[in-house]
This record gives sequence, C-alpha cells and structure tokens, in this order.
Amino acid sequence: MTETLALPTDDTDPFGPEALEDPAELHATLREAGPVVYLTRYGVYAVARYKHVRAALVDWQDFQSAAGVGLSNFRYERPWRAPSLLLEADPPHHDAPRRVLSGILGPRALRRLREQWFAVADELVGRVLAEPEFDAVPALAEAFPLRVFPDAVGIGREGRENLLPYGDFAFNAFGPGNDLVNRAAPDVPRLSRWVDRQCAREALAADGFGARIWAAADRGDITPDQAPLVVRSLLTAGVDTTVHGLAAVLYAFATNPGQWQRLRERPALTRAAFDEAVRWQSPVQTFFRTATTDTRIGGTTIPGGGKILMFLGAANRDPRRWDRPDEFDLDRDPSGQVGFGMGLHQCVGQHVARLEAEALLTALAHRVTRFELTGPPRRHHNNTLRAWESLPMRARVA
Ligand code: OVM
Repeated sequence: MTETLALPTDDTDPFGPEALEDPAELHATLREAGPVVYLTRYGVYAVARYKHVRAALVDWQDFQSAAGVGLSNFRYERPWRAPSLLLEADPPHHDAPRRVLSGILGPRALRRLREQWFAVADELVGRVLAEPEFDAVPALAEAFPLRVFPDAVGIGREGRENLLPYGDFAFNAFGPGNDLVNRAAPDVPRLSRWVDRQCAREALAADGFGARIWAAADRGDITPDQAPLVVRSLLTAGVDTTVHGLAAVLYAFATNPGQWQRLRERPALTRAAFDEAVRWQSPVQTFFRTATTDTRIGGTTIPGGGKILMFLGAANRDPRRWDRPDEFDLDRDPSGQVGFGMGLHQCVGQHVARLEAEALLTALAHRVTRFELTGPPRRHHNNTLRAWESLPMRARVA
C-alpha cells in the first residue's frame, strides 16, 4: 500500500503586511512543514524548499506560465492587461519573443553600453557623495537605473515618472486584490495608456533596445503585432527589479562593512556580490505556476489547474541547500540561487541588471571606505517584490 501523508496546511497570508515586512518566519514554517503546503487562505499550493522550487521552475511542461504567474488563473479570470508574450506564455509561443529579447539583452549586445554606464555611475556617485548623508533608495538605487535604462530602451523624456508606479502595480498584481492593489488601481488606466504609447515604433529612438525589437519584427523574427508587447516587457520588468536589486546590495554592504572591505580589496568580487545580494534578499520573492495536469511534487498531487506559489526567497535561504543562509557572504558561490528564476523563463534582463550593479558598485568602491546606516531602513511593501522605501546612509570617503 502507498503511504499517504496528510497535506500540511497553513492559514497565514503571505501577502499580508506582517509577512511582507519580514517573511523569514513564514518561510521557515513553510520549509519545515513539507515539500508542499496548502495555503487555505487562497486555495494554492506553496513550495518553499530549494529543491522543489527549482524543480518546479525548470519543469515548464507540468507547471505552465500561460495561465498566469500570479494568483489569478487565466483559465477562469480575465487578466488586468494583455498577457506578456514572455512571462505569461509557454512554448512554442514563448520562444520567438524570448529568442529576440535574449539577443538584444545578451552580454555581447550590452558591451556597447558598458563604458557609458560606468561614466554615468561615476558622475552620479560623485554628486551623491558630495553630501555627507543621503537616502540610498532615491539617491542611488532609483536614480541610477532611471538614468540609464529608459535611455537604453529609447523612450522619450516625458512621463518617465510613470515607470516605477507602473512596475510597482504590475508586481502587486501578481498577488491577491488587497489594499496594495486597490490603492493603486485608480491610476492604472493612465499609467497603462502611457506605457502602451511608449511601445510604438514612432515613440522609440533609432538605436535602443526598443528599436531593435522593431527591427526583429521587420526581419520576421517576431510579428509586428508582437513587437509592442515585447517592448512593454522591458518597461514592466526592467526598472523596479533593478532598483530593489541595487537597494539590496547597498543594504548588504551597509550592514556588513567587512564584506565591503573585501570587495574593495578584490574588485573581481563585484559580480558575485550582486548575485549574493540577489540570493540574500531575493528582490523578486514569489511567482506562481499552474499545474498543467495532475502533477506530483514530493508525494503530493497538485490537481490540474491548481496554482503553485513558488517562494524564491525561501528557497534562496533554505538551509538544506545553503550554509549559514542568512549571512551575506562574498566567500560563498551564489550560483544556483533562484532569484532570477531558473530554466526557460530565467530572467532575460539579468545581464542588464548585473551591468548596472557592476557600474554602480565600481564607482562606489573607488571612493567609499565604509557605509553606515544613519537611521532605520524602511521597507516598501509589494505583493511580489522585497522592496525598500528608505535606506538612510552615511558614506565614509577615502
Ligand atoms: C513582462 C514581465 C516579465 C517579468 C516580470 C514582470 C511585472 C513582467 O514580460 O511583462 O513583472
């Protein structure tokens, strides 16, 4: 006889203010309870151990994205906007847009931006460090991506203040319709109209990521009606993610001055430092999948159409996979962390994010000997992002 263990359940709201403020306790509870835990509040299946999160991420056949990667199940509910051709699609439809964007955002294609982004970072850091104290969220984590990324996409100057609120809403919209979603809802039609207008060929500069997406349509690599939606993916996923990734690494160094010293001694650690910060903070905390058909995870059968909530942040601190998981440590090898996902849908913009981090950290390492928090850091709550509102800091300069 096959032994069947009762499926553990949990009634915590992972999108409630307590869990968003500090998810560590919930993560530990879910990891300890078993490979799969039924979340009674939303009727979804939580996966928090590294092994099973990773397995779900790479198994796109059994865990589809086309029914949405948020709580909403597109089999039964109408999404708030036309689904993303990348994020909310499965093979074969997913593949042509993915191939096009992978080329445009790949390491080879980014080489032309490197020198300029390092110069912009240097100039920005020089200006910020002229003040003895600053808030690293607006002054660095927001300012740097907003200086380089919209220009790289090739959108106009007007309305760029819409980018962060739009991204914040898109990441909130993967969760339940709670206060975070409802408070922003009145602005969404206006924000969406603005974003959609930026995706048109005429709105985009001749030499940016956006124009390259349209050029791919001209070549027939994607269709002309796909091009604006691929541009929209850049504008949705490319700003808030990097802002909070950079905030994570700045927070990591402000609270681990010995690690900053190590980085300054060995600049080659810069790239691993960003990956370790992404592991440690997991700026993207969660994504859902939908069971394509009845599918087993660690002895539990997920019914076809059931939603699986993958806790990337919990997997990235699973003690079964990581030694001293709660420590930010440049000596560890962070590769294998799932903060960028894994498999077919793994973050297509990760090379852009890494380049931004390398430029900013390099500029800071040239001047700053030590960061110190000067007040309490404050979180910004979002249904998907582990985000920051404020990181008040002082930087000691060489
Ligand atoms: C998209 C997209 C991709 C990744 C994350 C994301 C809002 C959106 O293709 O629009 O979050």
